[in-house]
Amino acid sequence: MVIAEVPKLASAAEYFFKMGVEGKRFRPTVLLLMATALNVPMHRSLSETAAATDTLPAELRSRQQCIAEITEMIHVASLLHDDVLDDADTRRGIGSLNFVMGNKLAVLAGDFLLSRACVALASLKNTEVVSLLAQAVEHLVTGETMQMTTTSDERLSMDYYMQKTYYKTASLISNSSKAIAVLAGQTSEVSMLAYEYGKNLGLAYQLIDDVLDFTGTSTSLGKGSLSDIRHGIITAPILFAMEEYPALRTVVDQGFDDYANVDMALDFLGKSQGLQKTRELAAKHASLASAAIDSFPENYDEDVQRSRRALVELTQRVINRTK
Ligand code: GRG
Repeated sequence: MVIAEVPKLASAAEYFFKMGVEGKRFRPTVLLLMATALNVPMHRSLSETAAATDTLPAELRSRQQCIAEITEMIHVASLLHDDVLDDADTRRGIGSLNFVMGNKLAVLAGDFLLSRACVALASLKNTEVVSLLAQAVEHLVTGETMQMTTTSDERLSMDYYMQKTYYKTASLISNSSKAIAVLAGQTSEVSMLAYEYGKNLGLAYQLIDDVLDFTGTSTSLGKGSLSDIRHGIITAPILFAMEEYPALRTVVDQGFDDYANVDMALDFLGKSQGLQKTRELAAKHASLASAAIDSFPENYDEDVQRSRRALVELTQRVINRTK
């Protein structure tokens, strides 16, 4: 799906799909588990499934797999464009595409992946699914723009931060999870539960990412890459710390071009409950995600149950991860 005609574009578009630099593939993993968690098993009611979805089970599975592929292509396209905007030089432990092949090819490779994703999406001939994924792309762009253009009040607002986090991180996985349910012919209630799972898992994931930016793999402060704060991006730990120490606001307002301000913010963060409260908020979203799975219609098929257990377990992995 990502092979282009022109050699330069081909190597650019394939860059992050090569072995070793393919990333965690977290989104497609969740989506394939969601597909199994929601599908009526073949041997139980083949005719009912076919009637409900107008699709034979094997064909349904391959259409859902297509959603997983499309989602990963959209994700990688957004990473390529993000690295151009941030002028990043590394990604997934290697040179970022903009660094290796230049901004122009990186932008074009992102556009190419996005257009291949559109072609694949159109081939599914389901307008609701097209809308869901198109909405997710719009949200990625909106979230990135929100982050880039904050006023000083927005920068200090937890609501603004959560909205931006939904757009940048949670929308793609929530809307694509819902698309999996829609393709399976599930009711709007069940499709909404799939959406709620993705949304809360995505929010928990990003909240922990924001903690790890300060702590890295250890639990001690300052061991992370500190990339957000160095770029002037204010995340949940600092926002919570500011509630306890309003004086931190002055430091944040001054910005972080001066490294002494980063140190000062870290001092405030260290004596505050900021990291702990962020972890707690992540845990709350993880348990909401888990509750959505538990509300799926009862099903005793072994594969369905195993996939549901895996989705629940993932919520715990997301909040307990150290990298
Ligand atoms: C071209 C669709 C498109 C969007 C352009 C630049 C932009 C608008 C949006 C940026 C969106 C962005 C980079 C959000 C961050 C999402 C995120 C949590 C990335 C990290 O995901 P992981 O940890 O990474 O799953 P791997 O490398 O494992 O895939």
